[in-house]
Amino acid sequence: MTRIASFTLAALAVAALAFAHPHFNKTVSTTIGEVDVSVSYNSTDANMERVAAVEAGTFVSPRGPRLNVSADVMAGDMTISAGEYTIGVIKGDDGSWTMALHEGRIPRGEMPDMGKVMKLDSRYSDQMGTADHMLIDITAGSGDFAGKPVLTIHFGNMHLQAAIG
Ligand SMILES: [Cu+2]
Repeated sequence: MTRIASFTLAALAVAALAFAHPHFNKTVSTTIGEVDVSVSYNSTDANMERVAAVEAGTFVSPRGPRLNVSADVMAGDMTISAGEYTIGVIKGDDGSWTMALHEGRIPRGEMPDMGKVMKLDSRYSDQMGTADHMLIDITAGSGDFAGKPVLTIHFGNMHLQAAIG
């Protein structure tokens, strides 16, 4: 290999490192009342081109974040039964978003079964800053959910809170 060729390869390798982001498999777990609640997800890129292409009414779930609850837990005036769910969002006709849960996992390559999707009592904002990589948390709510525990998703400029517990 000539010196110039190896220099070019080294420069390419450096460029690739500069553009690759580390993505993490994360778990957030806590207890709400007597119920163990945990979320597992991948801190994937907030790809806003994909977001723009989503059709209203479809359930989308970047890398299939999972929610596990050890017992039935209230979510606003609904109940999330003990079990495992896939966390996702549904785009509204007005461009806002609603957080939703799909029972169990969605098998790879399969479409979500809308009969297994439950919309959560959630609030959407595009005024909460930007998360370049998806962030999901269980934390204290704000606005309508002030003083209550919420499940949050921050993805690009999309910020959703859903009542839980
Ligand atoms: Cu990234």
